[in-house]
Amino acid sequence: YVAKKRSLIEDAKFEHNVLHAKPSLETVQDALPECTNEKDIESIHKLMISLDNQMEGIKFILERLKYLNCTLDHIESRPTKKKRKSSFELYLEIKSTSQNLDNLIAKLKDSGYFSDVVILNAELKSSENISIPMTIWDLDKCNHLNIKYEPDIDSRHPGFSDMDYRKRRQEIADIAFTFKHGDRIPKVNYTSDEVKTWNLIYRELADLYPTHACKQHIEAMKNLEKNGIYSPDFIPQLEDVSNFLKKRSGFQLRPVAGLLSARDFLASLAFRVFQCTQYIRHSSSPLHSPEPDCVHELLGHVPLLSNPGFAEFSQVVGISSLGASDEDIIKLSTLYWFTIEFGLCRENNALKAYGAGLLSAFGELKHALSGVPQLKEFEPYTASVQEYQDEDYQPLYFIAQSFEQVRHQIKIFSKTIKRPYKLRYDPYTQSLQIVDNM
Ligand code: HBI
Ligand code: NLE
Ligand code: FE
Repeated sequence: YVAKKRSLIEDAKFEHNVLHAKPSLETVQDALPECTNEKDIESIHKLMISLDNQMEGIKFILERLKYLNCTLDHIESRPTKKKRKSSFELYLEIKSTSQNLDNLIAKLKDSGYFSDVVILNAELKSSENISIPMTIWDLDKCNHLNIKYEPDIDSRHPGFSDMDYRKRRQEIADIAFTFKHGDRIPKVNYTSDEVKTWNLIYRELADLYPTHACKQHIEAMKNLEKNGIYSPDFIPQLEDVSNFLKKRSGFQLRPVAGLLSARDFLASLAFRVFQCTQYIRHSSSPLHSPEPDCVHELLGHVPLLSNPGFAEFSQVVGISSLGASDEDIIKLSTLYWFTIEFGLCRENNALKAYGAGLLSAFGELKHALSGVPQLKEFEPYTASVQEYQDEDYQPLYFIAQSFEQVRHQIKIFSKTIKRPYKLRYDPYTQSLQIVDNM
């Protein structure tokens, strides 16, 4: 009975309340930067407005739109169904900056003509006018590869002169290019040479983990092995790993053809999607690869992504990247580099690795804890502007007090990132919603 009496617009509010009631959202919500507007961006806003006097109301709206330089793209009106508090509903699509929109909404609310003004949706653009994914399906459009270190173009790549390797890479890349969210990830029939490379790296790393890896990584590897997902004897199929992750932390994998742009890579984390390469490094360089490969993703990243706390942290980094300027994307990816990729942490007075780039490269893992490289205490403002190279072992690592500490520091840091809107993630629809000031 109560539900029947709610208007369409109140339904929308009701949904907001439901969202507020879910405790799991609070933590993600905490990390979201407030709306700020240094470079204001024009975008499409969808409004639903309830009113009694249609003629006066429309006239008022049109005057305000003109005054604020907003463009009206679409307008529809309909009589409200019986027994509602106002007689008409208007649906508007307008193009404006978010500052002008705020101004418009305030004026509409103050006017007294309208019993309700609701922003239904908006198409988000970053300050560089790049579309921002708003749902997990939008990730199908986020596949901008950084062309670097590829065997076809880089003569330093160990596979450059190996035509068979280059052909194999192309075959596997095609899986990623045709993949759409919701598809099963196609299996790759790995060759015995590929499995041999995997086996060698796996055994070398397994010897080092007890003394070099953080306890969360060791724990997660045990679980993966216990469940038959990981073994030195075969290269795990991404579909199986993805299903395992979904159960553990709600993360999932999608195949990617190579090094993805930082913007697209980080955006996918916002939806708990990890972009995962499916090919394996060239057999001539098992110790270290400058580019990501399935060894790096599966042995470096996946174990920690199965840890719920770490998964949440990764999503926070992802959400704070949405709509950020190019400059802030660079800062965030630098932070990502010195934490998720190459972070060290303290554990009972010992130093351990939690960074995926270390946990997947036995050459660099030994180097990182050998006492040779420079070590600094982790602090996000310093780490986010620290220069680095991505070709060889790092000369400098940052030490975190703990995962929890890094997570907390990065949440605070992410609030300093300027974005056009405040966003809220809805795990039920796997989409982001723009939070207005209702
Ligand atoms: N692309 N495929 C892929 N895998 C990664 O691990 C990866 C990436 N692009 C960027 C990136 N990692 C990070 O180092 C940051 O630049 C975000
Ligand atoms: N150097 C890492 C490895 O060899 O596994 C890959 C790093 C990717 C950023
Ligand atoms: Fe990585």
